[in-house]
Amino acid sequence: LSQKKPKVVFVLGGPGSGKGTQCANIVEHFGYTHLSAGDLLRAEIKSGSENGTMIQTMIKEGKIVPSEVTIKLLEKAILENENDKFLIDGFPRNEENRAAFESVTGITPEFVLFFDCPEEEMEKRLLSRNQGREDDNIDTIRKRFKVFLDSSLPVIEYYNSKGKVRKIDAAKPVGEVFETVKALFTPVAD
Ligand code: UP5
Ligand code: MG
Repeated sequence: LSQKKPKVVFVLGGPGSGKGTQCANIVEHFGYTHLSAGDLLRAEIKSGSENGTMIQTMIKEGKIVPSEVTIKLLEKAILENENDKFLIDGFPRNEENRAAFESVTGITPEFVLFFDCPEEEMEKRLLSRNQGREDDNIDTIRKRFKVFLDSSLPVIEYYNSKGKVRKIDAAKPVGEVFETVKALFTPVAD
């Protein structure tokens, strides 16, 4: 992977902040490949892998899956894809994820998108998503919010201290959020 030297943007934000929705728009306009860590983990459950039951239990509890599992899935997805630009959505979720990813892959992100959204708005979105996700129930949603505040916000603070965070008001309608996102990906003429 160190030979491939892909460009990576981390897409972070609370549960239901709109990471997946905005990544789909970025892919369409800017030619990135979207890798959702949560989607990769859910695919791993479906595939009947030996880690499947463990992953399923962690997701149901809103807990963070051990980083070696997630990092292996991300590395494989990057290597299998010809593209050299990736949006990594929903990862890293804690300091250990972040440090392990950087040391295992040698990759540091170009920048970090942070979708900032009030909990009440995220809760409303998740409860009305209706896509059959096992973690979209009020009990698990509350656990996911707590893990986000306790474990994931420190990662955003870390990258903020490196000047890499682009914070976006994610409480606005999808199209308005994307207008802000677009500006961050559009190269400025010099
Ligand atoms: N919606 C989106 N944008 C909207 C807007 N601007 N206005 C109104 N509605 C909007 O959006 C959620 C819903 O809101 C959708 O119905 C959408 O139409 C609407 P979405 O784009 O799906 O939001 P997203 O931020 O992607 O929400 P998601 O639920 O996917 O975020 P999570 O971070 O909770 O979920 P993820 O899949 O990343 O992780 C799930 C679990 O996997 C974690 O809790 C954890 O247990 C595990 N996990 C790990 O352990 N490690 C990892 O590295 C990653 C995941
Ligand atoms: Mg998502």
